[in-house]
Amino acid sequence: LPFSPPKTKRAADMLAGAKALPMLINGEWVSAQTGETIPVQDPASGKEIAQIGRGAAYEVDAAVAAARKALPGWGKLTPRKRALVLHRLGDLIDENVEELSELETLDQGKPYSVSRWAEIPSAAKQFRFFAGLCQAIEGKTISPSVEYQPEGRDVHAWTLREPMGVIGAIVPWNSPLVLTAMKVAPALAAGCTVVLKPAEATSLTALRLGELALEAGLPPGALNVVTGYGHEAGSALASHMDVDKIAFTGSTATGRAIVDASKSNLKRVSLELGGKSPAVVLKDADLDLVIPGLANGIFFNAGQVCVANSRAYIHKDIYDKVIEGIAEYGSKMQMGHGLNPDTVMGPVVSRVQADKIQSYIDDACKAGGSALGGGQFGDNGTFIKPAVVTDVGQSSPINRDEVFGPVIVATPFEDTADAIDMANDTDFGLAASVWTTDFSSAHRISRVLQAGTVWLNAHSMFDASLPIGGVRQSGYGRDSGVTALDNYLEWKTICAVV
Ligand code: TXE
Repeated sequence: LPFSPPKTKRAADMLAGAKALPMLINGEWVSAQTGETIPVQDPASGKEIAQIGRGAAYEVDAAVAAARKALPGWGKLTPRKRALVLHRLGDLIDENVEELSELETLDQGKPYSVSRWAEIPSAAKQFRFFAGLCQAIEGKTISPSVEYQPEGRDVHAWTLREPMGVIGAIVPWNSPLVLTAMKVAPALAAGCTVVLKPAEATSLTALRLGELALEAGLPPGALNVVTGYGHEAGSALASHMDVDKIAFTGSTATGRAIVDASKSNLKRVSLELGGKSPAVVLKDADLDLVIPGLANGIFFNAGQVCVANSRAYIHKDIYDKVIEGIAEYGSKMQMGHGLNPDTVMGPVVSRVQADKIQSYIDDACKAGGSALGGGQFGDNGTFIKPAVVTDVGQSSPINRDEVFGPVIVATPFEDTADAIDMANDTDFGLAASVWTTDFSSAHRISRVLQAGTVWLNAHSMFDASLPIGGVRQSGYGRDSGVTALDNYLEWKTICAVV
């Protein structure tokens, strides 16, 4: 596949020869105790570009001990000093944006333009947003009605917000650095210390973030990066007796395993899990917004977006026009290696994911459905052409499971109430969108859709200030926004006789 060679030395080195990358524990760069490594591939070509350490329980123990040791120092720094470090880290991400973007693209497959202009800058914005909140962490004062109190004395009470402690952050491979920043930035802002376990397929930018964090002045041990497999390093972190909280983004199945493992010490857990997000398109929708909006909402990042609009319920009068428009939009998207400047859609992250996505399309067609587009190709079999799937029932696996690829299932409706019922007929509840020019309908439907976020005449709009997370089996807790700090703070009540 054609591509332009990387411009930054680090990314060029990866292509020149796969290097073994150590992990970060207590401010030191170390290999796994066993010496074992995990190969890392460029998903577009299948070429090995690096090896990461195969960390497991031993490395997790060391990293948790380092995070525990660093906790009092970091947690007791004045909020302003914590803010300065986080601002500096945001600056360093921006200063290294080209290198981080090339690493992300080589590691994950996404187009360079997406890394460079959307995801890496968004990671920097997370650090800046939460740096700004360090000095805004506040408790409350309370006037309790205490029954028994010494004669002639008053009772005065207040609450403090305290860091939750040592945080295990376990993140996935679809948008590696920005999803990492969505956990690490609020955790550090709250005064917590972190053991980060990036996805085994995409650890390069997490390791670079560890270097930049030290350069920004974060004390050793405040951020540790342990690379490794989920069933080894991830599960050791989730069941660890000295971890106070796990912040996780990933699949619903792994989220459930983490909740089970967390019972060891009843650690807190927040979960941002899968989705099967619906778009409801009313008859009066503005098609100039709908067609590019739905196409980008499902095809961006090759559909590997937790909130992607993988289901569309479209009024029957505009159904044909909308599905043809989305299919045409998809067919014009230039596919290729993420480092080719013309590429707007890269491969999916691995052959396993690509096979899974294509088999959903094939099975839907075997069961009587039709696909506009679709098809797997590429040196490594990791490219999937954008697809619009039609004529499948509500209970079809492609309409129920998170496919996590560039595949949208479209279903026509006549009555809006039916569309709402079908939209809510899912185990998930991460996001939804409503497309209409009628203000009242937009508001009314947004209230009844069961989802953590509802966009109106848009889909997949993010900002560090907008809380994101799900209801039902899409998880609990919210990343981004002021309320994300709640994931990393405890309440302490102080009640005094005065
Ligand atoms: O995810 P996992 P997988 C969905 C998407 C995708 C499917 C499978 O549908 O097709 O999940 O992807 C770590 N204890 N999403 O299997 O397993 C793992 O190492 C602790 C949606 O790759 O959830 C990685 O760091 N940790 C999602 C992280 O969990 C464990 C994004 C995510 O991997 C673990 C990704 C364990 N037992 C996938 N097992 C979204 N919401 O955006 C694995 N991990």
